Amino acid sequence: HKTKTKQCRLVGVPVQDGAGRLGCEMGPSAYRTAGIAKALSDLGHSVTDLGNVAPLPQQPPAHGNAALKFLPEVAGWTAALTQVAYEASAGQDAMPIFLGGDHSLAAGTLTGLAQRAAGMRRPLFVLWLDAHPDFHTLETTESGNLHGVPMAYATGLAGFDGYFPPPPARLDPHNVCMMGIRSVDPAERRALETSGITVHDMRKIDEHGIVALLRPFLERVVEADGLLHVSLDVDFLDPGIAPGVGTTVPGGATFREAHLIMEMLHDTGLVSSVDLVELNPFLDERGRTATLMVELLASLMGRRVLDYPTRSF
Ligand code: HAR
Ligand code: MN
Ligand code: MN
Ligand code: MN
Repeated sequence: HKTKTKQCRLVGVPVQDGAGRLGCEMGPSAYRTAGIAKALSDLGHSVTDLGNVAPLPQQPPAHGNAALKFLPEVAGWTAALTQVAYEASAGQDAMPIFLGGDHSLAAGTLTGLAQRAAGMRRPLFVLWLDAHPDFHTLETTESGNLHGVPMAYATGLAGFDGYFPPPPARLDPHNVCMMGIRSVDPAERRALETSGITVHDMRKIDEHGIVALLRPFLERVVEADGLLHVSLDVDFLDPGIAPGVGTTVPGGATFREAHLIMEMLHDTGLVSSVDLVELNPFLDERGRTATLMVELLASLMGRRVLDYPTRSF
């Protein structure tokens, strides 16, 4: 077995304005300290660190939802990241890896990657690994924390016009699969019901296991020769193994479930970009969460315990 060599491009995204607390700004540094570049180059990949992104100035008008926090700032990150995600995904075997930063960064990465996929005439699929669907609109969010809205923005729910940058392309909700979901607000639940998004909550994982849920989605990606983006939120994992996050939710994915997902993803050969989001190094314990996220990425990028033959889908 031989892993296909990818052009890994590390993109630091030190955004924390979308989270309800400080600390995610240190995420990119923690991943670099945890040895993310070496973990990838040890697997034979080419690795370029593009440094950190800076937000663009944006001046949206005041919004009727007074709870919204840092709307101009998050709009500014989104404007910058749409462009960066489009550029960093150019070329054969491109593999941008976005080092968050809170999950508001996905507003930019998903739309920039959707633009790239449209230009390549390939469908973009997204595996969303998170305790939360992040499916609020600017109207429905009650916390006002904008890490709770990126999936709604990227899939084209109403109400972002004039406040967030106009997206260059949209993500088809039918091509989104969410796993690990276990904290959903009422407005999100209603919006998800009619969205077309596939939602596998923790109960489904408990009842059916990872393989039975993930394989049908991956088969669709393979059949469509899609591009596959993986958005991995630290809080997908159980807080017992991943304490370095501001929004811990009990009952998360185990070490073994998470690694199995990464290994199955690698087997498809179709993962073309990754977000690593919500790491808060200020809340971590001696770097263990940063290190675990790097190890999961390594499994996704071809690290294996034994030399199994690649499973064909
Ligand atoms: N739904 C809640 C809110 O909107 C919690 C959102 C938390 N999101 C993240 N990323 N931590 O998934 O406030
Ligand atoms: Mn999230
Ligand atoms: Mn989350
Ligand atoms: Mn569709």
